[in-house]
Amino acid sequence: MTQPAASFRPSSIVLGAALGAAFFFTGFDNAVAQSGGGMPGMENMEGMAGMHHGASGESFPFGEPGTAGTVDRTINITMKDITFDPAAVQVKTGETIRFVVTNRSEGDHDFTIGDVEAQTAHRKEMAEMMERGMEMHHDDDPNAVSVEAGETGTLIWKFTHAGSFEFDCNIPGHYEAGMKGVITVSGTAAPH
Ligand SMILES: [Cu+2]
Repeated sequence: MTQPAASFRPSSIVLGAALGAAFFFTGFDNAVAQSGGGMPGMENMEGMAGMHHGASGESFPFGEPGTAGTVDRTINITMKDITFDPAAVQVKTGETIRFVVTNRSEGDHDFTIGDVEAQTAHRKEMAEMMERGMEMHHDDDPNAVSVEAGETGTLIWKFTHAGSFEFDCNIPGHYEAGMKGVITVSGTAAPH
């Protein structure tokens, strides 16, 4: 993981396709990350060149799925009505954060980490799912977690690039109503 950020920045079309593919193919990795556990032998795999967090090796301009064993700290976020509290968080490049997201509102929400391109693509995907009458849960997306009313969800994410990113609720209409937050990632990448 020593390539410059620019090499990870695909066009929005490619990113959209990648997210679409991720939606279908990363369920297992995500389930492992969210369970708080890990596959036996995962720790050893972490040290192998080219192996990152399971078989997928996914990474995005805004980071990559993290594993419970490498969490640096936890950030608690509360969903109230149509807002996130806090609405801004700061992390350092290289940090793995466990986001614990509690939904204290009456309706369902989601918590999606991404840059503007990924968030826009995700909103489009969610809107299409709604149009088709599909359930808008997307627990197979590695950068998103659905949180039903009264529930708590967890998302572990490693921030690999400095920059300003967003955490949004992409249930149709919610982002537009202001359900969004800012993640500021400071510093240069820590050595791996
Ligand atoms: Cu919402």
